[in-house]
Amino acid sequence: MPNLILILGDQLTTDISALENANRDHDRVVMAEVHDEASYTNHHKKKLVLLFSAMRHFARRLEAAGWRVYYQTYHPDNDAQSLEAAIASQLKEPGADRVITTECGEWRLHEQIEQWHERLGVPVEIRPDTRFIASKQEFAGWAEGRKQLRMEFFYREMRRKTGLLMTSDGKPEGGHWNFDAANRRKWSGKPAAPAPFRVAPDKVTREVIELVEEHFAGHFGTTEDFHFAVTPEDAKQALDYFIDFALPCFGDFQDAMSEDEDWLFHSILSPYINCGLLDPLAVCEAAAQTWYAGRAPINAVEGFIRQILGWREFVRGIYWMNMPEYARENRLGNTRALPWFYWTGETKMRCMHKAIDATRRNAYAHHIQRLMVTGNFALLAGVKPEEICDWYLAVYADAYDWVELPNVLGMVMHADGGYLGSKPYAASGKYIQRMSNHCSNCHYKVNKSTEEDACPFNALYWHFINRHREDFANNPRMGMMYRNWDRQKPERRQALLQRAEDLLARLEQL
Ligand code: FAD
Ligand code: DLZ
Repeated sequence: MPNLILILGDQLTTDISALENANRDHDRVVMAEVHDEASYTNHHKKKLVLLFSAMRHFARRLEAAGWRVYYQTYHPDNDAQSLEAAIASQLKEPGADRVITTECGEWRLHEQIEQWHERLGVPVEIRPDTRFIASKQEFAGWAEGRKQLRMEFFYREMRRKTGLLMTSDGKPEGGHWNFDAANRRKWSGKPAAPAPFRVAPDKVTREVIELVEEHFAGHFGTTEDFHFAVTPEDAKQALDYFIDFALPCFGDFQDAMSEDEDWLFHSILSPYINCGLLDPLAVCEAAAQTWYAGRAPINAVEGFIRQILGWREFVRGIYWMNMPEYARENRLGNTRALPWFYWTGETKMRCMHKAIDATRRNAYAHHIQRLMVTGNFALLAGVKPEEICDWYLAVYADAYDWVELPNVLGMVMHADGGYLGSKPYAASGKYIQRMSNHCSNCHYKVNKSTEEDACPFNALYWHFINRHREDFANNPRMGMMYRNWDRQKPERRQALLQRAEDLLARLEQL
């Protein structure tokens, strides 16, 4: 029975399960650039360029390998504006009476595809996405019966399962599971951070850039200086480059931020891992080999592997176990709108300006900028989870609901009541001062709290602590914050709360 094999824009690998046992002579691969996927959020222009160009390169590769491929390039007047419409039109062609696809990464589309067999009147086989190290069922099995889900314990299971950084007698290499205590150094400019790996846009990418400029002009960000890889070979070179030039310092400066460097020692591999150009397990294995070869220290290699084997797999498991209800959680009862400066970067808060401006230029900000700057501010200001989630889904080249939502709604906004993280990552300006050089260039003064030019993070932090006493006072990891708050003189507490109220009343002007 000939099949239509649908491959989505974030499934760009010949190892995708939809292609298993396929017949190149009879089956037809369908790939489509469609309005509905390109417009369900205000995708950064660079994300659109990355995906459309990588999709086009992948389709060509399949054709060159003898596959029959139907590929729809984007045009606003295309008949097929959705993936369903693209499949429906291909089913009208003779020679296919069944659809095969690999499960997609977002609940939104998953719900639609689940109904296709009824709506299209043909069998639709949805195969598991075997690119992940833990299947959805495996994660659910691990989670079952546990009062609290903690990444660290899941990560250890994944280390055991894969044997990554494990000794032959089942112990963690280096004697510990986790070397994070060594990973909190501030970066003062030395050693020099490597420039990001760059690929010059080829003809296909240049055409896509023109297309995006023409049809997605109103989307966030810029296509200028597009330098992402769009093929697996170039993505592999990006991995090699990271291993050679950044991995040795990844651990030490993992939490650092800088005025002068957008990327520091991060890998910038998430856009490739998430769309299929790189395999997550292969990336971890390459990092582990670097340690065995004595080319990077254990704190760097273990820390890096934990992000992929631990966090990435963990958030995906949480997402699929809890959707669709998870997306509606708002346990802290936030009601505030997202300030407009998240879209423009026009704010006098230097750290916020720098993180948002890098995001606008690069479709990238590293983890600590996302968590402790733009995320922390939204948490302290009490922004509605759905608004801040929409922002994160739009602005990063690596953003897909399955990974963005748990990170934002769970890790940053604590809107799931602590299901994903045991305590909120709320922090005052002191944290940003400790980990960056932003504060010395800021309009606001980090060592002030209540004055007109005081760092807004300071009073907002105490306002957050005060207004969520019922939520957190009994949390053992938050007890010290409440003792510190209660120890302050009543006049001081009043002044801090008043300053925070003033800030909250004019957030847009900050
Ligand atoms: P590195 O710092 O080099 O880390 C290596 C790899 O580990 C990353 O490429 C990524 O695959 C993985 N990783 C690290 N942290 C996480 C994490 N918390 N969750 C899942 N994977 C992780 N990551 C996304 O891929 N897509 C998102 O939409 C996304 N949204 C985020 C939103 C917020 C508020 C926060 C706090 C984090 C988010 N992350 C997201 C996780 C993380 O910030 C990015 O994966 C990372 O910054 C990507 O840059 P990098 O490749 O240089 O990562
Ligand atoms: C993100 C994205 C975009 C922008 N465009 C397309 C597209 O035109 N065609 C397609 O097949 N996939 C696209 N994608 C990726 C899908 O949105 C992605 O597969 C789902 O969000 C599930 O992760």
